[in-house]
Amino acid sequence: MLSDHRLTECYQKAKALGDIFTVTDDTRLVFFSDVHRGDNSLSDEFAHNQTIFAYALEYYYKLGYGYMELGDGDELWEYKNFRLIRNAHSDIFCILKRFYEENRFWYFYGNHNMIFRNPEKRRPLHHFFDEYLDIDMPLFPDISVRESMVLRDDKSEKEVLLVHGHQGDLTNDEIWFVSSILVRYFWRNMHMIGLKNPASPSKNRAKRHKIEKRFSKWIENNGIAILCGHTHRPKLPEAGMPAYLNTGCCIHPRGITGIELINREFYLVNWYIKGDDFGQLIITRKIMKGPLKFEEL
Ligand SMILES: [Mn+2]
Repeated sequence: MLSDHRLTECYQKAKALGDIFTVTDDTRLVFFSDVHRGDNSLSDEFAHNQTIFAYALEYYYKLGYGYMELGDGDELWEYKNFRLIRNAHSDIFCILKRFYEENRFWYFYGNHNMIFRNPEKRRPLHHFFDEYLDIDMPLFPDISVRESMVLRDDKSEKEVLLVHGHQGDLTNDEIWFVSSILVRYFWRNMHMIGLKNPASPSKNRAKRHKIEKRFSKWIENNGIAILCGHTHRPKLPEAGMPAYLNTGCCIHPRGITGIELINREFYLVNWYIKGDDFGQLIITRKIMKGPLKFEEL
């Protein structure tokens, strides 16, 4: 099966490159995926969560977390030009730059930012033009753009494969370029009037279940957990069930979801805006599920 083969390939690639993150007592990580940062126009599905996301990142920055972005962070199917995205969400990139400069930022590619797999195409990530200072400034000058990585708990020796989750999903993997053209010239305009692509796993329940099933099978066959995104459906399993963890996405109408790892425990969290007792709007964080201990994966 295609996804089986692709997941094994991702695991072996991470191992061969030594792209392994060792989890200790002090490790604090947060995972988001499918942020789909756009150009802040009507078709930008992330725009309405921009403030929530910026606030959440600041929270994790202050508490010393590392940030792993598991693919589809930048929406490069709808918007060809990364510079437009950086300009539209410059405050987010300022925070990401701080994470990067302290070696606390890991950038993965998914289907929507797969173009950055190519080092030649990745150059816009390295620097940007500061319009106020009128000079070129570094953004992420030596950034690694990876497909996969392995998290390894130094106590239980359990492993988690980190990927975006499009692996083996034909239209989003092998023939991603064809799909990206369709999205850029058709679905982008449809988004503006509220129509969504029914073939995307984020909108199609049957497709989503198919992916979850295939991934769970790989997890059982290999005894390795998977933490990914792509389907936009957040998931933290019960202990003893196949260890398939999913961050969900950052373009949901009512906020963002992600996964935290602290004290060797995983939490599924939701950040959203609500009214407090005085009718003032506040950004708040809620634990949806967890803790799930690393050793229980
Ligand atoms: Mn995706």
